[in-house]
Amino acid sequence: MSEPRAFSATVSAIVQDGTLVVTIDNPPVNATSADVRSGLQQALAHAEQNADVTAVVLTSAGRTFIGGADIKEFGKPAVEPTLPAVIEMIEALSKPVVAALNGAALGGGLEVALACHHRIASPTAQVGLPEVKLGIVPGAGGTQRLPRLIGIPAALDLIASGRLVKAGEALALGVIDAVAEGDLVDAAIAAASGLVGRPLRRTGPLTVAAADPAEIEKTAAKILAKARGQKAPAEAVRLVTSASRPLQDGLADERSTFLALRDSDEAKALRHVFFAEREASKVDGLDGVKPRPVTTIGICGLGLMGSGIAVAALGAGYSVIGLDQTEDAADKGRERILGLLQRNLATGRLDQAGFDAQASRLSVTASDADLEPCDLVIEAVFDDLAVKTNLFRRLDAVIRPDAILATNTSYLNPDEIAAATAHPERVLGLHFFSPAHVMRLLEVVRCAATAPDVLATGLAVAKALRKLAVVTGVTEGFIGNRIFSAYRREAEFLLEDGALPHEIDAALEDYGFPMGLFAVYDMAGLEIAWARRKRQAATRDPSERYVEIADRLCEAGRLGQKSGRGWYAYPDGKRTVDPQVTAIIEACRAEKGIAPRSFSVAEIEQRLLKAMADEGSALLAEGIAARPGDIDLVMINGYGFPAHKGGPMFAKG
Ligand code: 3H9
Repeated sequence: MSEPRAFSATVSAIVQDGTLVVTIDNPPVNATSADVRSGLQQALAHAEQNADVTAVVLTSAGRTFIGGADIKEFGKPAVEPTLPAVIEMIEALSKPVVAALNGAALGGGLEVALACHHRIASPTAQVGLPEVKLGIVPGAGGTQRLPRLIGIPAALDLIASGRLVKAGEALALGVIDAVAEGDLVDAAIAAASGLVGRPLRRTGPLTVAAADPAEIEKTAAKILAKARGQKAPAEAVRLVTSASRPLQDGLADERSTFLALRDSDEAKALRHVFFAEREASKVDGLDGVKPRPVTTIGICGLGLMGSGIAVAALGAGYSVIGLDQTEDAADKGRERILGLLQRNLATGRLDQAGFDAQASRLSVTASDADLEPCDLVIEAVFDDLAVKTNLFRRLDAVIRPDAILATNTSYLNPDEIAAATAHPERVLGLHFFSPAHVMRLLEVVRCAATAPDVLATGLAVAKALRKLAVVTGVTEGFIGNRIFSAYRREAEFLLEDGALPHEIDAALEDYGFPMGLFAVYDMAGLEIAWARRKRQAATRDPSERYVEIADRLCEAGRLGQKSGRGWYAYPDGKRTVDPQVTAIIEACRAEKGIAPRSFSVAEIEQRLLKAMADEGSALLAEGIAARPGDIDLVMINGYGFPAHKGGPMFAKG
């Protein structure tokens, strides 16, 4: 083995048995930054010119092969060589180049691998072209080379969804050629040596396999229906479905499409979301704070929310002890949880062994004392202060002094719940969104007395549950529901001022929400919010503008889709504009002497966006939210705000 030789600050190589083993070391994710591209270019030139080198293996240091192009370079002046130029050099090299995928090969990382003459991966590696999630398309040959390797339908699926594929599936699809049994680099060197002197299988010149046009059309239609106005998926479909044209034409089209999309508002918004997600885990005051160990989680209240939390916790490998008021309720909770696991089994998300393992880690009880082994107890009982404080006092008596108590309250003040316990420093809020095993967002509530290691534990558990945790201070409704209230209030002002529910909903859908606000109300049911408004009526400031339309609907028995009518009518289950609702709205306007006016789609969007952003600014000023990006993440992941608009704080500019 030769001495290591540096081709740039991030690319070095050794020669082993005539093979130049090139290693990229560009933490954190070995992105193809300018220095990596230049190092690769030098290494490839060296391999081509040096007779002692018979083959090349390309691999990386750390857990990632290549995480993609360096997103932080986007928007900055271009630096030569470009990634496509390096990739062209790889494919054209006269000596075999083998990619040894030591970890994730994503975006530009997979494009590098696709140009190699053979791909071998460690069993834990993953591959994917996730560019559409950043509002762009692959820009270094992915849309042209992947279909040449695996056919148009499979390439369409991977590129338009951006999903990551594990080594086993990648092998089955033909994205990679082998999974290494033992040492990856040794296996790659052996593969490279075996290719010396033989015709090389270059991906670019391969012919795209013929595919059933009907199948392609069906897959493409599905992708476009899901895209909700985003440009990148449609462009990805266009590029992949036309991959049978000459390679150079396809590559040129791909490159110009990539460059145009990279500079689009959509891509800027999605990059903001990407970095906001990474920022969100950086929390003030937690540097060097170690989370407490958690292996067993108690869950109090095994209704819909508690069961969802239990499924998330079991899936993350925790043992779960569920508590409910009676043996019967506890057994029903167990059935509900097992039912959700069964569903995962049926859909293939869980295999039988996984199901058995998760089920064996679940126990239920009606006795507080059984929660004694828990490291963390999460309550998901009825959202009532007396019920929750009473429960926490009881738990204080049975759990260990170092165990943590979390409340899942949506609207109550967790400081008041904490104050009722003997150790408020071990209390925090974990506000899950329903269904808790599906929704990615978790608001982690830092209460006045929460100890730093308790907060750190909440964040560590959230990460293990694969949730996106956003830390919030204490305020009514935390970040999400407080902004949602402001948005809802503004929507009701719009109703009173002249817009109709279906017009507001259409504007929201046009903006990119999956569903309009009033349609969502109808789906969720109107009675819980009605009950809350009735409770608040006595303390409401009479000088504040209050819109009575929703109360009138409820009084008329219009409680939402379940009751057959709400903001809309549902003849045969189909959502329809109802003249009776229009009449109620008109009557309310007339009572207040409001002369209705019409609103354009843009006006509706602007007013609602401003209401959200203004409330977000207030949350920042009050120190409830740490960063505008945190607010954006909450609204995108909990309330349907379109990610490609970046969230209300980003969108307001
Ligand atoms: C592309 O490739 C375009 C090409 O088709 C065409 C080119 C011509 N660049 O996520 P983590 C940072 S587009 C720069 O917490 P993990 C990240 O900000 C790209 N920085 O780690 C964070 O920084 P900090 C297509 C990046 O282990 C740190 O790395 N590729 C990039 O949980 C750790 O990140 C993708 O879309 C990047 N590409 O997950 C993949 N990626 O520490 C995007 C990450 O300062 N990346 N950083 O906060 C990922 O999905 C995950 O980061 C990965 C690691 C799975 C790789």
